[in-house]
Amino acid sequence: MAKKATLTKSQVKEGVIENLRTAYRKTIATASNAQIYNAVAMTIKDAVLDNWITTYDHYEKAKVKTVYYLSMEFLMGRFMGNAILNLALEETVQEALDELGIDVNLAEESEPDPGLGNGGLGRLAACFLDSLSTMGYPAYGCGIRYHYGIFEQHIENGYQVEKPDNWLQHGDPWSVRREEFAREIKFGGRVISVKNDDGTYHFDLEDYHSVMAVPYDYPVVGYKTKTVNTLRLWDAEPVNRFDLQSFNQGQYERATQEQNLARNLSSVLYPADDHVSGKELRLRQQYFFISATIQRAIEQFEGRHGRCFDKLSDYMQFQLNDTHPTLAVAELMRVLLDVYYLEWDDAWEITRATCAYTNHTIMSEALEKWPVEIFSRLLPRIYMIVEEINRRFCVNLVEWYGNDPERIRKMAICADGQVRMAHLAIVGGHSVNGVAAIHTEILKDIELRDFYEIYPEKFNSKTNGITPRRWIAKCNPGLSKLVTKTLGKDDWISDLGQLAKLKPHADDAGFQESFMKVKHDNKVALSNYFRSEYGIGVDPDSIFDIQVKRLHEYKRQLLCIFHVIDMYNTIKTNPGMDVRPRTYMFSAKAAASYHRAKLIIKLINAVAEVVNNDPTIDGRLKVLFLPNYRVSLAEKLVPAADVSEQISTAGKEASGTGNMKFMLNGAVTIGTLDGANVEMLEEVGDENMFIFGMTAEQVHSLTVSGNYSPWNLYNMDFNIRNVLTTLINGTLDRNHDLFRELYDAMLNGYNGARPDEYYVLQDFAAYKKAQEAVDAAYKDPKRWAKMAIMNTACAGKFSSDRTIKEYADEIWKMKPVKIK
Ligand code: 26Q
Repeated sequence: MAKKATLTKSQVKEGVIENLRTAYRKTIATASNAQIYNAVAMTIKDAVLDNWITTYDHYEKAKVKTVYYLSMEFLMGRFMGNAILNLALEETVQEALDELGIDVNLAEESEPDPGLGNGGLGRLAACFLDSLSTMGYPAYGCGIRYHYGIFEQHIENGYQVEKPDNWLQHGDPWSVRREEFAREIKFGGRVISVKNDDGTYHFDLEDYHSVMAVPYDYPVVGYKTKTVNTLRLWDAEPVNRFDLQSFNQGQYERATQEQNLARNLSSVLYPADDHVSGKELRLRQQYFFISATIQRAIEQFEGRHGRCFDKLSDYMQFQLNDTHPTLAVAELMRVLLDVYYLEWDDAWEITRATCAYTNHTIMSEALEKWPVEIFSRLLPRIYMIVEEINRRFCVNLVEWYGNDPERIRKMAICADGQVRMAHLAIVGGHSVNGVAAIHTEILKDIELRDFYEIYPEKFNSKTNGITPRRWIAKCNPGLSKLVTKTLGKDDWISDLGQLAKLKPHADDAGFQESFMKVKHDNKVALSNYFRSEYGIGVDPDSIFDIQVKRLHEYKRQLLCIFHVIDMYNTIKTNPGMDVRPRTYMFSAKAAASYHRAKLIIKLINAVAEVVNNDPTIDGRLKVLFLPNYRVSLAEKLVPAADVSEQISTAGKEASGTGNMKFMLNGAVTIGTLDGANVEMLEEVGDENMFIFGMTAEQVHSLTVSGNYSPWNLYNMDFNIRNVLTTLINGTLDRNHDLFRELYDAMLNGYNGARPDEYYVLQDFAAYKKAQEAVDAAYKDPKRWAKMAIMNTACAGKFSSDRTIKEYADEIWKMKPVKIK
């Protein structure tokens, strides 16, 4: 239901002028772009404040059940455009800024894009927050206010170079600092026992060091509703800023130590999402935001309900975004035991009913484990609690299975000198979910099989989704208008299943033309952006074939670039070949320490250099590597894509969410039967998707058999041989053996790894065939238009509104709350 705008045009104009005056002593004529952006942002935030306050007054009065989405990452993207859309203020703001002579686009483009996440997991958290507010579920997102987000990627001489991302440099107009909720977080020290009045004991710490956690609250505005939830990001500050005494007493050394500790804690996001290195600072970050969140949540509960902690899980749920927040299990135990003196068994029952865990990865390198030596030194009381949880769990295992040391070693929470966070999350919560159907099946059958055997009732599947607000309404206004015009109303934006009503139009020539016109306009807009941003021209009539995501071997950017090399070789030997011109676009950040991923970036750039400058190619192939992939760049690429590349080795991509964004915007997917691709195929049908390659089962058996021999493919397949030879024959780099490592990794295995671990060569022929089918389909404009329309029409399932409703109904047992 559309709600009256909370701001009028003249209020916007006055607000902007007044904010420029008071914050910067400037006028529009003299203000910088950043200052103008800030002034507009502050004006919009002001308009949100009343509903934000009303929402919390209502939550407090009605004592509503609340979900806490705990995550080390929230990849929010820019706030302003999204807030304007959700407040239904687009026209008002546009007109107001027009009249002030301010370019809205320029103002929006001046907003930094906060990169407080690595990729899928962080962006999922942001989509979930949007859906929670839109549907009216009381919710907090809780995380860390990193001062530096994921690095800014520059490409120099074809190589990735990392630069710091100082997103707070020009201020932070969306946050409210809530000093009144600051809490002390304790590290290190020794555990002591303290006698209670009734003769029992509880535990405490002495000789610890500590930092203050100070929350910054960001509004999460629901789409056309009054609900405004909160993203609460904790920042670290030295205790002595709050407690001048310790400083005055002359403890200078300790004071500076704690200052440094605080500075480091919320300084920077760990830019790795592939493998886990047991860095102490990462564990500190985890405990920092978890302890602050749990302390505050329990206080809020006590304020509303007193000490009736047996009802805790009826009023709050903690959803753990992967294992990174798993310390919540132990911290909640600590607070219940040491602060409120509950008995172990009671505290344990409450904790298990309150926590729930989402698994996002199948890759065993990414499973979080902490050396006992680090864990017990940094968090001595928490370690004690984890040990006790483990001891009791192992006692249960012996009851269930008899004395089976091998099983206990495999399943224990603490074993081989390590604390296994996934095991703690499974044992310490009431729900374990995967993020797509196939992913959950793999967890149950293989990865977490032992746990599924003892706790089958905990396991469930929640297929990921994306918010239609940012990922079509905001990023693709042309398509949104067409959909609204065709369906008669715009309520599909918060009820995405309605897109199915486009299906009857898929064959309609007039609708096809309008749909493809929107796509073409978006391609022209993207080409213009490339020209102004990078000074490169691309042909908007070529096929826009896009692979954007983190750089990982399992995601197989190599497969795509090998195919480009193959096309290049083929055109070189058949210069008259008739293919539709294609523009391949890649964008991907590699973890700074992931050598192989960085080499693949260099390879893509080397191929681009050769292909784009070869006159025999004559525009039939173009390769772009777009630097610094981020949310705001995705918003420009997704609406302009014809072909979406989702080609991970089957069984490796838990879900994927980029795949859904492209589908929603009318791109056709070429992909493997992996992650959510499987469910996209169910929705759209195989006539509208190009599926190729091995299934997850085939990958698994081939791996287990040990029979994979890439040399056989090399010997039998001329194209593969030619591609591999191109890596080492000087075509791509004149003087060096730059890419020999990739050649060796494919054929022989490099540094002890299996050859071609991700089956790039095994799937190559099937991929090539699928790409030929893409080419043939594109040559038939009516067929292509129908496919594109069907992709949009069948994307309804992949709204994060659907996902969140499933979490609320099945895991959190929560109902939406209407704010009046
Ligand atoms: C852990 C410990 C130390 C340092 C870093 C990390 C770390 C950080 C981020 C480990 C993993 C991640 C991110 C994982 C991730 O993004 N997974 C993706 O989650 C998406 C949302 O569910 C899925 O769609 C993707 O398939 C999955 O790869």
